[in-house]
Formats: sequence, structure tokens, C-alpha cells
Amino acid sequence: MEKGSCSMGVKKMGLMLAFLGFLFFDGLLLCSAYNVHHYSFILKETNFTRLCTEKSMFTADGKWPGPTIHVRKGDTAFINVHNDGDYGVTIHWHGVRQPRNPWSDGPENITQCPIKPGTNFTYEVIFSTEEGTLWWHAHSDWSRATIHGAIVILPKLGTTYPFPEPYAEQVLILAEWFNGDVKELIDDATETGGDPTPSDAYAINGQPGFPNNCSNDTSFRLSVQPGKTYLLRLINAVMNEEMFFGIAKHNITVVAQDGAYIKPISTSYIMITPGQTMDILLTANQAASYYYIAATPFFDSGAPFDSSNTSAILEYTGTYTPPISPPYPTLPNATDKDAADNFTTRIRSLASPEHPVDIPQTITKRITITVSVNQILCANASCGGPDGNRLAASLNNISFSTPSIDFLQAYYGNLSSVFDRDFPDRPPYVFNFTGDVGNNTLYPSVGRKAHLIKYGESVEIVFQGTNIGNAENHPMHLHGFSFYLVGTGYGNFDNVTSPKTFNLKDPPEVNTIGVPKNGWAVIRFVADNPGVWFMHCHLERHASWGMDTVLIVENGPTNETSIRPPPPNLPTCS
Ligand SMILES: *[C@@H]1O[C@H](CO)[C@@H](O)[C@H](O)[C@H]1NC(C)=O
Ligand SMILES: *[C@@H]1O[C@H](CO)[C@@H](O)[C@H](O)[C@H]1NC(C)=O
Ligand SMILES: *[C@@H]1O[C@H](CO)[C@@H](O)[C@H](O)[C@H]1NC(C)=O
Ligand SMILES: *[C@@H]1O[C@H](CO)[C@@H](O)[C@H](O)[C@H]1NC(C)=O
Ligand SMILES: *[C@@H]1O[C@H](CO)[C@@H](O)[C@H](O)[C@H]1NC(C)=O
Ligand SMILES: *[C@@H]1O[C@H](CO)[C@@H](O)[C@H](O)[C@H]1NC(C)=O
Ligand SMILES: *[C@@H]1O[C@H](CO)[C@@H](O)[C@H](O)[C@H]1NC(C)=O
Ligand SMILES: *[C@@H]1O[C@H](CO)[C@@H](O)[C@H](O)[C@H]1NC(C)=O
Ligand SMILES: *[C@@H]1O[C@H](CO)[C@@H](O)[C@H](O)[C@H]1NC(C)=O
Ligand SMILES: *[C@@H]1O[C@H](CO)[C@@H](O)[C@H](O)[C@H]1NC(C)=O
Ligand SMILES: *[C@@H]1O[C@H](CO)[C@@H](O)[C@H](O)[C@H]1NC(C)=O
Ligand SMILES: *[C@@H]1O[C@H](CO)[C@@H](O)[C@H](O)[C@H]1NC(C)=O
Ligand SMILES: [Cu+2]
Repeated sequence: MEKGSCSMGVKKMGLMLAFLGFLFFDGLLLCSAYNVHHYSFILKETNFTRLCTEKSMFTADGKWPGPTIHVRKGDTAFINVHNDGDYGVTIHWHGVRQPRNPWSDGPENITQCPIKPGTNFTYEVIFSTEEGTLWWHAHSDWSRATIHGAIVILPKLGTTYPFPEPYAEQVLILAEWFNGDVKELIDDATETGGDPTPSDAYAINGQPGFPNNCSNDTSFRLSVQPGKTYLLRLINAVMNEEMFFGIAKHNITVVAQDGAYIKPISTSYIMITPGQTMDILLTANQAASYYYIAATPFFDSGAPFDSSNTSAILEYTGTYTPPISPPYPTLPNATDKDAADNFTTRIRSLASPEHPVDIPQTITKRITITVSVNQILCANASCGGPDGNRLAASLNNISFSTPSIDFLQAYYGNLSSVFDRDFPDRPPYVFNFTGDVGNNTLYPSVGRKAHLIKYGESVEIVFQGTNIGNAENHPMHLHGFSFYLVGTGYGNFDNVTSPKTFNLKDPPEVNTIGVPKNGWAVIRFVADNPGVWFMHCHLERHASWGMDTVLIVENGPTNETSIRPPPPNLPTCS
């Protein structure tokens, strides 16, 4: 059926429903021709009170979290973003591949310049292979703390979930609340070179919940009917911490990660990194009562972090006396690497006939990237980081600096001097990366570099964590692709012994992976999406410090394997 033949604006849909009698469900039209959706977001300052503190916050449509986008697999959504705020902003559609369409990917000054106050830009978000849960978020300064929301991608009509149809579903977004203004917070930290102030609370669907100050009575509540099974779409929109999550007295079953199905995992807790999403089945099979749903940080470095926890309440329907102290889930300690690994190493692609995998077996392009937290020397030890230095971070010892004209425009328009094309495919020094590191790698160089990849290459990237600065688990995220996580391990990657441990049969297909502290992670993908694609740590302070780079996949031989022409009204750079 012709794409777009029955498209209409979401706001008009209720009205159309009344007149035309279309089947309509929560913003989604149940008609196979209705595969184009229109949304409109207004970004604006809105007041919120949490932890007894009122502040003005930059949000989408005055909501925190922002609106949910509903589509089916293979649909396209046009999203007009109007900026009524005080400063420029961009939006990223996290985990959506956007075939040939980097123009709508969103990272600030990588694929576009910011949407200036008083102006708008319409993103064309093209869904292809994704199915399950993804999310969208601001991708400029630290606006994503407050500007984010869920993307729900249902199976195509005529196809079903690879598990029994859940009775109902619920988006759960983990986020971070800062009593102060997040833009001031990161601007101040950038000026001094020190650690940004940690958040004051975590939140589930915008509510810190028990036991946070003034939050006991405002917890998010999930009402469930005894015996029914619910699909929870969990998103980690937290800025700087990975999270453990669980529900008191209930096991949960994880069935998808990052918009791809996995073999079901029954567990009492999960670990989810910033950027990741998980689809989880919950069966209300315990005594009718209240139970806490909670999340606590997983943070395995010595840097400052928010050690608090957040909760919501699972509330069974029926007649009973609510408990005074509902049970709270037992979650692992913040530094418990074993607990994190015990969950993450169980994840396998579903790899069924309906949801097959296609893992590159013969690699044509190998890249090794060290992932480090560093320092930049400051004259007279005048900065706010360790030893009076400036905190920094790097990939292959290059700390990324953002240009003021986007990479994509510069690449497409052949502008020189915006970026260099020599991001190296191996670390500049080989040393005992995870051992007692010397000083030669503590101080990175600073640059704006991209790495070019030919269309169609089978790519393998080895992320090698290092013990420089502050070793820690880094959730690396690549735009424009999902990829197979074929192996992880501790210590230095060994190109003879490590590949023997690879899973080349059913590895998870994801867009964000935690590179273990003082360890390595290896990913594989086919470079079949021409474009300019950002790759970075999804811990926001590391991304701000320069733990980023750009992969450019060159055009293939035909129009259908080339970057599409730019859309009208791209924000201008200035
Ligand atoms: C919003 O919050 C600020 C404090 O950050 C306060 O000064 C202002 O009066 C509030 N505005 C409204 C409309 O409540
Ligand atoms: C969006 O901006 C264009 C100019 O680029 C303008 O013509 C249009 O009216 C704006 N639309 C909205 C909804 O603000
Ligand atoms: C709770 O908030 C009040 C008002 O802001 C503050 O005075 C108090 O110190 C806070 N208590 C805790 C435990 O954070
Ligand atoms: C929240 O409730 C718990 C017990 O349910 C209590 O211990 C705690 O003091 C309460 N906190 C506040 C801020 O009311
Ligand atoms: C959760 O799973 C564990 C391990 O399979 C099992 O021992 C436990 O009884 C289960 N708990 C519930 C509440 O189903
Ligand atoms: C949790 O970790 C902290 C250090 O991060 C440690 O002091 C504490 O004893 C640990 N608690 C448990 C129960 O293991
Ligand atoms: C991790 O799994 C191993 C093997 O099953 C077990 O011995 C260990 O206790 C687990 N650790 C944690 C923290 O769950
Ligand atoms: C690297 O350093 C670690 C930790 O100090 C040590 O255990 C390991 O043996 C070293 N490896 C090599 C090859 O020197
Ligand atoms: C690193 O540099 C510091 C100060 O320049 C020096 O004191 C220290 O010995 C050096 N360490 C190594 C391992 O080179
Ligand atoms: C494996 O590592 C060794 C030593 O670091 C290096 O000389 C060799 O070229 C590597 N082989 C491959 C296939 O990358
Ligand atoms: C490829 O695209 C260009 C520019 O959009 C167009 O001029 C040309 O006709 C296209 N070629 C084919 C074979 O579609
Ligand atoms: C991005 O570019 C704009 C100019 O187009 C500039 O104002 C802004 O500071 C740049 N952002 C960053 C993070 O450098
Ligand atoms: Cu990181």
C-alpha cells in the first residue's frame, strides 16, 4: 500500500475518529496504510517541584518524561520540533537506524546545528528493522536530562510478538532529577574542569518516590490485575549512572533489548546502562498487595555519583488492606560488577526464523579503540579536576572537540577545515591498557576527527577499556546502526585467545553496550548505512569530556546506497 496515503496529524486524529470511524488506539491508527505519523513537540520551560524544590525545566510539551511516539515496524514519523526555549537544541531518535538519512539523526554539530529559539525543524524518522522499545532525547549540552520520551514500535499488522500477547503495557522511564539547572551545572563544570555535581535523585516516570524527600506520596503507581501479564517498556534515560532494577517478590522476564528480541531471561533484577531499553514481562502472580518497583545505581568507579534509589509502587487491584511498609526489592550493591555481569552475559538474540540474525563472519575492516578517562594540564594547576588539571576523556587518546558547523554538512558539501579524516583504527600507543598505566597516555590530544568506512564493509570494533584516570564501565553507543555484541572480557583484548570466546551464533543485537571496567567489548556490523554517525559514551559527563568520535560510512554505487539529499529548512549554523 502506498506510504503516506492515509497520514494525518495526531492532534486531528480524535476528530477524524469521530467523523470517519477509524480504529484508533492511543495515537496509533490501526490501518496498514497508515504508516506515516505526524507529531509536533513544543520545547519550553515549565515549572516542576520534586524533593520539595521548585525549578523551571526545559521540557517537551511541558512534560517530564515527554510524549511517547507510537509506530509500527517500518513506519515513518514526521516530528515537528518547535523551540520555545532560551537556547538551541537538537533531538536524537536513539536506536533508529534512519537508513541513508543522517540529516534527521540529531547530535549537535555532528549532523545538524541547533534549532534556535523561536524556530522549528521537522525530523523525518524512518523506522526499518527496529521492533520493541526505543526512545528519543535531546542531543545538545545536557538537555536530555529533561527532554526525552519513549518510542513504542509495535509488530507490523499481521505479525505478533514472539511471546503471548500481554494484557496491557506500560512505559517506565528511569531518569535523573537535579535540584539545580542542568545547563548551568554542565556549563560550570566545563568552566572549572572539575566533576559535574551529581543528581539529587533518580525518578521512575518523573517521580523519585519513597524514600526520597517529599516524594513518599507522589510515587508512580502501576495498577495490575491478579493473574494478568504486563509488558513493561523500560528505558534508562539517566545521565551518568548505570542502573539495577527489580520488583519486590516478583521475577521478571526480559524479552527484548534495544528494539530487538532476545531469548527470554527470567531474573529477579536487571542491569541497564544509560541509552539502553528493555522489554520486560511481569506476571501479577503474588498475593494482592503493594510491592515496590525500584532502581539503584551500578557505579564501579571512584568518581562522585548519586547513590540514592528511586521507587514506584506495583498496586494490585482488589479489596485488601494496603501494607504500611510494602516489600522493597533486594538489588545488588552499587559496585557489584559480578551481579551486573551475571545478568548481561545471559543476553542472547532470539535468532528465530521470524527474527533471524545475520552476524558478519568474515571481517574486512578492523578497528581497535581505547576508551579512557584523562586529564588535560592546566597552567598553574588552576583547574577544578585532580591535581588542578581539567578532567577529560578520549577514544584512541583523542579527546573530541565539537565544531560549530556540523560534520554532515561539511562532509556533504566538501567543506575542508571543519574536521580531519584521520581518526586512527588502532591506539597510538600499545601498553598494558588495564595494568599500571604510565603517564604517556594520561594526557590526550584534542581533535575533531572522523574515521571513514567504505560502504558494505564488514566491520569489527574492539573497545578496549583502560586503567587511565578513573577506570569504569562505559556504555558505548553508535548512531545509525544496531550491532552484534560478539564478546566481552576483562583485561587486555588478545587477538589470538579472545576471539575463541566469541558468540557468533546468537549474540545480542543492540545499539549501546557496557564496556567492562578494565575490560573489552567487541562488536560487529555491516556498514550498509551511508552517513555521518556519532559514536560516544552514553555517560553524559564522559561524552562532554570528549569520549566521542564520528564514523562516516561512504556512499555505495547507487542512489539507493547513498545519503539522501538534505531536507528543507535545516537549521543554519552561526
Ligand atoms: C517557577 O519556578 C521559579 C523558581 O525556579 C519561580 O521563581 C517562579 O515564580 C515559578 N513560576 C511559576 C509560574 O510558578
Ligand atoms: C516552522 O518554520 C517555518 C520556517 O522555517 C515556518 O514557515 C513555519 O510556519 C514554522 N512552523 C511552525 C509550526 O512553527
Ligand atoms: C528535605 O527538603 C527540605 C526542604 O528543601 C530540606 O530542608 C531537608 O534538608 C531535606 N531533607 C533531606 C533528608 O534531604
Ligand atoms: C516516607 O515514608 C517512610 C515510611 O513509609 C518514612 O520512614 C519516611 O520518613 C517518610 N519520609 C518522608 C520524607 O516523609
Ligand atoms: C524467582 O526465580 C528464582 C530462581 O529461578 C526462584 O528460586 C524463585 O522462587 C522465583 N521467585 C518467584 C517469586 O517466583
Ligand atoms: C557495598 O559497597 C560498599 C562500597 O562501595 C561497601 O562499603 C559495602 O560494605 C557494600 N555492601 C555490601 C552489602 O556488600
Ligand atoms: C554470579 O553468578 C555466579 C555463578 O552463577 C555466582 O556464583 C555468584 O554468586 C553470582 N554473583 C552475584 C553477585 O550474583
Ligand atoms: C597488566 O597489568 C595487570 C595488572 O597490573 C597484570 O595483572 C598483568 O599481568 C599485566 N599484563 C601484562 C601483559 O603485563
Ligand atoms: C607520572 O608523572 C608524575 C609527575 O609528572 C611523576 O611524579 C610520576 O613518577 C610519573 N609516573 C610514571 C609512572 O611515569
Ligand atoms: C595481533 O596482535 C599482535 C601483537 O599486538 C600484532 O602484531 C598482530 O598484527 C595482530 N594480528 C591481527 C590479525 O590483528
Ligand atoms: C540519483 O539521484 C540524482 C540526484 O538526486 C538524480 O539526478 C538521478 O537521476 C538519480 N539516478 C537514478 C538512477 O535514480
Ligand atoms: C554548535 O554550533 C553552534 C553554531 O552553529 C555553536 O553556537 C555551538 O556552540 C556549537 N556547539 C558546541 C557544543 O560546540
Ligand atoms: Cu564513559
